[in-house]
Amino acid sequence: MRQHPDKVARRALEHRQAILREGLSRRDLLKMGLLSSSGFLVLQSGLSARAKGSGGGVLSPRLTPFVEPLTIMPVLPERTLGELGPTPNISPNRAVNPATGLPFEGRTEAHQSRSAYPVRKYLATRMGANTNVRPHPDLPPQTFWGYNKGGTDFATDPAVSPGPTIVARYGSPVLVRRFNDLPPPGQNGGFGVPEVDTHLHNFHSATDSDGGPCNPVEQRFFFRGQYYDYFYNMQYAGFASTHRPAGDIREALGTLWYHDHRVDHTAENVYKGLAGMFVAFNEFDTGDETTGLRLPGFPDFDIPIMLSDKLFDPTTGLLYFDTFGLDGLVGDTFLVNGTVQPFLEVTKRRYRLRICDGGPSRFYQLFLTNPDNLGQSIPVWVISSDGNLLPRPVQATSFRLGVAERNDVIVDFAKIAERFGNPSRIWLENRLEQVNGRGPTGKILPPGQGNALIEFRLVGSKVVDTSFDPEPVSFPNVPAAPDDHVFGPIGLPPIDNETPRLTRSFRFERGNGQWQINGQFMACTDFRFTVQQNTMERWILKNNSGSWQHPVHIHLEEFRILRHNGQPVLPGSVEYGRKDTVKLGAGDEVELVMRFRDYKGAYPMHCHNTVHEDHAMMLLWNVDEVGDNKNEP
Ligand SMILES: [Cu+2]
Repeated sequence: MRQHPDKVARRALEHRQAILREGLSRRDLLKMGLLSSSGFLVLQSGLSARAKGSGGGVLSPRLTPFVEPLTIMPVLPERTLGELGPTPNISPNRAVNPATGLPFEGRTEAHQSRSAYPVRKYLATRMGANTNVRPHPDLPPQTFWGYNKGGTDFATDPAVSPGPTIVARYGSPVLVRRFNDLPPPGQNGGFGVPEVDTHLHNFHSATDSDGGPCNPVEQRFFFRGQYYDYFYNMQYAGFASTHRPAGDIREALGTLWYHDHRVDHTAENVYKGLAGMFVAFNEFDTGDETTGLRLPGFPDFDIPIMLSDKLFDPTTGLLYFDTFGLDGLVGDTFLVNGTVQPFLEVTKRRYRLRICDGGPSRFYQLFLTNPDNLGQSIPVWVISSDGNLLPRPVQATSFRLGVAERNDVIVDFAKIAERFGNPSRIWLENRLEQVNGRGPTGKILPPGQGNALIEFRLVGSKVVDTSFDPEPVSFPNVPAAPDDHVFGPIGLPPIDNETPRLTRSFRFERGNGQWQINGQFMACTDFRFTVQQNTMERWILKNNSGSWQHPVHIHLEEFRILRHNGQPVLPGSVEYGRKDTVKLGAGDEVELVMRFRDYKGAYPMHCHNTVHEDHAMMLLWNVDEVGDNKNEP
């Protein structure tokens, strides 16, 4: 393991670690005047720009790439009702557990739609610490937090990160019992709070199971020794309002992810490992490439991929989180499904890659690079955006993801072999320069000089492939039009048959060295505004924070972006579709419309740079029978 001789950075790190040992929080430091308004430790004033980087000057050990294979996360196995423990009822189990003095279940609300949609699939998982994680063979065994497959013994069923992939089908309601078996706060190794809440991003969930950050009345996160039953009715949005009783197939979601959402501590908890993928199939997007839309078959050729960038302490080789940075954390070590720069052997056929930016703060511009012929420009076909199939696939040589965004892409290794000189390896490469939590610089690095995330190793000769070929129907090979429906009957629900009830405007801005929406910090104690259920609203999101960038996520329903910086979003763009997160670039203004169906209660909107979110660029709004008319809430 090589070390970088950077004494200044080293000293900064030691200062931070000393403060961590003292048990001081960021709030304590702000009060004591030890944390500047820009979020830097005053102790470090005078450090070089490099040392002031996003990770407090940490430069991770250099690690040889492509040493280990890509981990394919296991599917979370179905459980019998009896295996779960106490029967999961619609009402929460608030009986007190004598062992903890707390209610057995952390949930305080009844499941909203469960009486109409009885559970057909039970799942269980336990959150815990895994002390034997090796993201790379040259890093020491170390602790990550993760989720197990629901077994009661971590020795035989360890918590892994990313957690097991949850596979669900529309029409088959799912209940997931999540146990908090994390270690006590004093055993967190410096960061991570063992109070958790799991958001299924961006499933159309009732408030009781959305996994939101907090609430003025109801309990959202839960404690060590408790469990929480999350209920997903697996119905399309509109099931209780516009499209009774099962919803509108055009609202189908495919690639989701789940992650911790503990208010004020989401960044460290997700960074420590509390995240996983969730795949939803339906009668058209079936997971079987011989049926329906014939997309590449799950799980052999349909692969969830979670990207995350990390810092490792250069001396100890242990995962490092900068508790004091408020700007965002940009790692210099790239993990894919929990492994540093893995390789994957692929056959010469089509694959569906479900790529998720797991954060905490990095944006990616992803390319396929032939490291042995850097001049080649290799296409992929983007078929979905944030889990929503696009009205027409988009052929692209690169695509950009902000934190929490997903793109499903088809990579055709048979065509790559035929057209690009039968390469033996292809990299998935991030070529977007980003040096701090501010956001990408905008510079696209030359091929081969970015971050190689996965090395695909092409093996064997071309194989029979009867899966759907997007190329002949892709934009720009075929012009795109508003009524495109390539994956019909899944397509875009109309938005011009409904008039927005009102327009609300939101400024995303800096304030007192932290992050605000319309001049206010996140508060768990109140709702900033109330939306009228079963209406549509127009929201204007304005980035008022100079060159800082914010991937903004809105819970509950998908939205449609009408204009980005005044320009209409047109067919052929990957933003011309349903979205749950939008990149608010430097100075950007986004106009979107969104519906609020089926559920009542509190949901958040927040920046998904999770460090910005924790400090405190988030707000809560409420859905009720009568809405208010606050235009700048
Ligand atoms: Cu932000």
